[in-house]
Amino acid sequence: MSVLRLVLGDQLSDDLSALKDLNPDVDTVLMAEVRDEATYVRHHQQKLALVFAAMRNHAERLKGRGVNVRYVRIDDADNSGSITGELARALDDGAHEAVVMTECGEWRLAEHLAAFAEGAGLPVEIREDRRFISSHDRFRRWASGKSQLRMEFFYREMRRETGILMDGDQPEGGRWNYDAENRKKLAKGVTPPDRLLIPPNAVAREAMGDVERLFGDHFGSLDGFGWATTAEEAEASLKHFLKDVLPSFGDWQDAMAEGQPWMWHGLISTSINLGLLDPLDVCKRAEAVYRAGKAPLNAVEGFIRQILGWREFVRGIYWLKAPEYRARNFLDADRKLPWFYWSGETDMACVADVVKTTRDNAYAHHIQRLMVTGNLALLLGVHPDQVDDWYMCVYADAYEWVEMPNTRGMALFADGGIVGSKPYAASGAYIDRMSDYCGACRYDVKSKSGDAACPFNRLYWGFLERNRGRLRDNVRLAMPYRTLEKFGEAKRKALAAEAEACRTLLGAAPME
Ligand code: FAD
Ligand code: DLZ
Ligand code: SF4
Repeated sequence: MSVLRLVLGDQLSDDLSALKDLNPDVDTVLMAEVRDEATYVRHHQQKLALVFAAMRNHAERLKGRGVNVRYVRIDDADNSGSITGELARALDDGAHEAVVMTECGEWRLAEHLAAFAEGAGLPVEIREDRRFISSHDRFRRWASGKSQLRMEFFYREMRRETGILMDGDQPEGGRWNYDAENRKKLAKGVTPPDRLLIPPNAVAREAMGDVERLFGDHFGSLDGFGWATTAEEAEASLKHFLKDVLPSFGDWQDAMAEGQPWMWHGLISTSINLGLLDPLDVCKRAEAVYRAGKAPLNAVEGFIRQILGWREFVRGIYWLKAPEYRARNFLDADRKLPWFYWSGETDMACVADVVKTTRDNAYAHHIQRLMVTGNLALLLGVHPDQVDDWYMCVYADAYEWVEMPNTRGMALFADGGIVGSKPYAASGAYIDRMSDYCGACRYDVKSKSGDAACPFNRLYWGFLERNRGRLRDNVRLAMPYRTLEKFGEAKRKALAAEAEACRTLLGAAPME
């Protein structure tokens, strides 16, 4: 039987379930660059070039193994513009008797593919994506009957189940979590290591040209493109990280520094999300570095938790709660995203630096995403749809299944406490503690009111006051709410007015 096998742009793994029983003599693999996927959000130019280049390289890899690949380029004259359109075109000649695919990562496209399967008129098999460590079923079983879903407890189960960083049935070193050791501000005289950025190969250069020509008006610059677009390049990047960077990952995990986009981070989310690296393999290899005595436990545990814990957890939440998760707005946030999120034109040194690295590299590390741009959007009360759209548009690793629980859940608390137990709202003091941004900033991080004061300070108490009815009973916010109560009504009103003035100053206007 001749089978048409669909491989999507983020399904570039050798062991993809859709290819398991492929018969190279009669089957065809369909890969299609399409406008719908390139424009359903206006992805950063580097992300488009990355996806197209990685798809083209993967197609060549499959062809090299004798697989018959039907590859549709973005500017092919007959390109229908959608994945389902390309499936229909590929079936037109009646040569295939069935379609096999791996479930896709986003609800939006999953719905289109389900509708296609319904009306295809031939058998369509949608297989589970086995590139995750926890299956949907496994996550549902864990979540079932729990009133609260906390990443930490899910992560412990994943540790037990995989045996990673376990000493018998106990966590290696006696503790599950070494976070307390991973919150250091960058010490004076310490500079991040040189990083292995991958110079674009010929295929990537061609893809960059296509993107410039067809999507040159999308956000971001292509100049600094340094992403792996083949499994071999991703492997080189991972090897460099494990050897030269991982040992200090923990110490500086939460630190930020002006003009230092990479710090000690892995820079591997793009490759894992595309399928060029396998998450379980990455965890095992990080553990091996620890077992060989080449990296301390706090670094390795901290790194593994991001993948075995957070990455698996947010994926589980997305599929457990979608599609209604995508409409959640627990804090009734109703403001527009200020323009400087795109232009970078702001006197806030921290925000300007994060937007710059985002524009130049399609990357910002976790704390920059969470505690600078995310925290500011939370304090301003920007509508979650606008914030989600920004995060989807600007990062090379953005896919809704991972972006949305991080943005709507972790950063904005728009899910009311599914991903995190409290909002990560913080004043300028946090950014000052974890970075060198404030020294060079026009705003005064010690000052709480007036136009010269740090906007994070001006917004912080007003945020708590505005959301008093929704957040006051959150036990993790008991302390700040006690302080707010002690301020008395007149001061609370003044704080609310201060925050409102700041929202206006920063251009967070009400949505029409
Ligand atoms: P490292 O810091 O080296 O971490 C190692 C790996 O752990 C990452 O490559 C990633 O695969 C995984 N990881 C770390 N934190 C998380 C997390 N919170 N959730 C899921 N996986 C995690 N990550 C994405 O892959 N795509 C997104 O669209 C995305 N959007 C985000 C939006 C917001 C508001 C926030 C706060 C975080 C977001 N993250 C997203 C998570 C995280 O910021 C990135 O995975 C990380 O910065 C990628 O860089 P790295 O490879 O250097 O990560
Ligand atoms: C992200 C992306 C982009 C930009 N372009 C394509 C494409 O042209 N063809 C394709 O098959 N996949 C693309 N992708 C990845 C898909 O958007 C992704 O598979 C879904 O969003 C599910 O995660
Ligand atoms: Fe950011 Fe405020 Fe510090 Fe300026 S003073 S860098 S706005 S935290």
